[in-house]
Amino acid sequence: MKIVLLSPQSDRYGRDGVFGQALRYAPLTLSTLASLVPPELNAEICCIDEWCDSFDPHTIEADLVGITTITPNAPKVYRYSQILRNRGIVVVLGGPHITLLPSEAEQHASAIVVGYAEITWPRLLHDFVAHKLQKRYDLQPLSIDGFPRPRRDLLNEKAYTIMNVVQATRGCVYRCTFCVVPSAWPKQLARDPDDVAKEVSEMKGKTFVLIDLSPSSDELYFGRLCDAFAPLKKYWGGLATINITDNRTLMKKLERSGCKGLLVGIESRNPQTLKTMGKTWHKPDDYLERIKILHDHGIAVNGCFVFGMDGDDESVFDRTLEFVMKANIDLPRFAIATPFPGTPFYRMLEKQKRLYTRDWSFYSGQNVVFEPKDMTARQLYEGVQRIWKEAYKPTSIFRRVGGSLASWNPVLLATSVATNIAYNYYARMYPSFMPIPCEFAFEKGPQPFEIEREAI
Ligand code: B12
Ligand code: SF4
Repeated sequence: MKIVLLSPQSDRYGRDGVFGQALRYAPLTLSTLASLVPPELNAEICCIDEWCDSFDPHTIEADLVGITTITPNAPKVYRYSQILRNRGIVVVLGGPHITLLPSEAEQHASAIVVGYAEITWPRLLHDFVAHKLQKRYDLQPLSIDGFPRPRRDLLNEKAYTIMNVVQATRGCVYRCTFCVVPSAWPKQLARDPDDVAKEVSEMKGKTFVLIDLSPSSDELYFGRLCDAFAPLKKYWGGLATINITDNRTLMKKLERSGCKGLLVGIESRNPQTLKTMGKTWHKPDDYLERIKILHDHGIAVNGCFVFGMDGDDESVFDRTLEFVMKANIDLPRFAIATPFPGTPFYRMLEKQKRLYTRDWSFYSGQNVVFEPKDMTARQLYEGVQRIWKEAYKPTSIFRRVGGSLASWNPVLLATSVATNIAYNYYARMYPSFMPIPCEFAFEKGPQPFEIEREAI
């Protein structure tokens, strides 16, 4: 039996840009699914990440194709699925978008897997072999401990800057209204920290990425994880919520663990916007101090901001830029608020009839897909382009990186300069990555449609 596991490239987010090759780390989805294929099936497994591998649904040979689906890729996934099923190949869909909108997905697949697949995917494969494939599988694992290591050996190693990617936790305890995580995966699951550290110790090289979205939300667990990383004497980057700086003991453990960079969702400095987001635990007045604490511990900050939620008017761009420069954010990133289906934010906009389109390929974080309240769609789209350009012009890079205490470490300084140069290219090319700046937004106005309510 031949199984092909596919992660498709989205229609509108090209692989020609800097992120096509330069800054990619190997995602865990395909390698995890490959590791869960029961050995007794003796299956030949092929992983295809369309960011770096070619894929033609008209010629690919397989008995079963499993496709991972995030929202902006969904239209393409459904097209691929149609072509493959027309050729008699069984297509199984899974991933965040399928979990958020299972009844839409069911129409485009031989079978779907809702939620985490640790229990259901092996069961589905046994059913397939026994000619008993069901249409939908959604039994959630109660733990993510004790599963085989991801099959990283099946990925195209040369295509990624970093192969050492590991996951310790899934889900998040917070409930931000725009985020898919609480809607798709409401329960937080965590692996044994010692086993995570063992997995890292088995990896070649001195660096790794921890892709967990919110590992620090359970401070006790995160402290144990940092303690387990410390003796490995490796360097790592990951994600954390900004309130991690409240806990000085944890900050010390974090520093000792080898953490050198964190992606932090700062999102906004506007209290009204933070309220719309459900991030009332963010205290914008403390942001400067918190970023300084991270820098003082030798941690570079990849600060993410979201624009266009209710409460954001046109002045938000200048105010955010001023803050980014003052805080010396090592690597700022700017996104347009995106109401992913299944989230409270989506439901609010749907109820208020403010959605422009349900062409999911526009739902990438770089397009305006709903009518903003306190500025026009064009102001939002152009404001985000402008802030990318301003924050990444050479003088801004020099000021930010030069002013960050994290840059005192020569390796971090080199990494920071290199990534800033890559983002400078991205900022300059931004409009060409989005050749159609959501024509719906600027010309048609909100669209009169209702989406079927999903039972989530
Ligand atoms: C690594 C990562 C990336 C990487 C690689 C993405 C990729 N396509 O492979 C990079 C940095 C490139 C990236 C980019 C983007 N990402 Co991203 N990314 C992640 C992240 C942090 C981890 C993914 C991962 O490796 N998880 C570990 C594996 C083991 O878990 P998993 O993927 O969920 O898979 C499990 C189940 O879902 C299921 N499953 C998944 N697929 C399938 C398929 C089959 C057949 C089956 C049976 C089961 C199954 O089984 C697995 C085991 O249980 C997730 C957040 C998260 N924690 O999931 C966001 C996430 C997937 N990304 C997201 C987004 C929005 C994006 C971007 C659009 C962001 C942007 N504006 O640029 C781009 C789109 C890029 C693209 N076109 O692919 C969203 C998706 C939202 C949605 N509604 O779909 C997420 C959920 C983050 C979030 N909080 O919003 N991303
Ligand atoms: S945005 Fe971050 S903190 Fe909020 S729910 Fe999502 S993962 Fe958790």
